[in-house]
Amino acid sequence: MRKKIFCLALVALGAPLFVSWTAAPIGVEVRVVDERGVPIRDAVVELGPDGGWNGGAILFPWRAAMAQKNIAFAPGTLVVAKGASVAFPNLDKVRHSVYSFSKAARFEIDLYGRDQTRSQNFPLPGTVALGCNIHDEMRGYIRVVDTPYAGKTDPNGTIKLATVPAGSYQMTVWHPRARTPGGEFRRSFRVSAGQAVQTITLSLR
Ligand SMILES: [Cu+2]
Repeated sequence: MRKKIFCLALVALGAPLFVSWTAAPIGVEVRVVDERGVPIRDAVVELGPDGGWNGGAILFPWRAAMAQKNIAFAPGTLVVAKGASVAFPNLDKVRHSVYSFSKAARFEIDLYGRDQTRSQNFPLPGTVALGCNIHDEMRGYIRVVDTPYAGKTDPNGTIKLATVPAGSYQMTVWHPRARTPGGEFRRSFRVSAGQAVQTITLSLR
């Protein structure tokens, strides 16, 4: 009898249960390698939901900051959400500036010194290549994304996106040296239960 009541309850709850099952988040692991199979670190992987992201503000667990340290941008590649304000703290003894001629953000921040910081807003998605007017060798990249399912690969060329809802996505893999227009590689990508690790091969310059 108890069993029967339980079954009836399941039938009654059937529809909402099914919805919550299919929407259960899935762990997605993407590995980026070059043509020889060597892992590529600091490749930015984005899974943009088909139809665009409309789930509200995107917050990543890392700081939206690009420091200047030892005459280099650190981290060299930073992923931020569209609309984010990025801090540029100068941790060096020398002065630095920050500029970009990229389509996603054209700006120039004048020279500033040690332990000072400046910030800049990034309202457009895309790649922002950073430079410093004093040190030509300084190169940094900000990838402005419009999805919370994004990040960069670790030294093993791997990124784990823990909670991606099942569905259809546009996957974008970006690296500054990728031999594709804008350094981007795109493919459609379906997220469903029981998925294996995805490997993406990029050809680098
Ligand atoms: Cu500099």
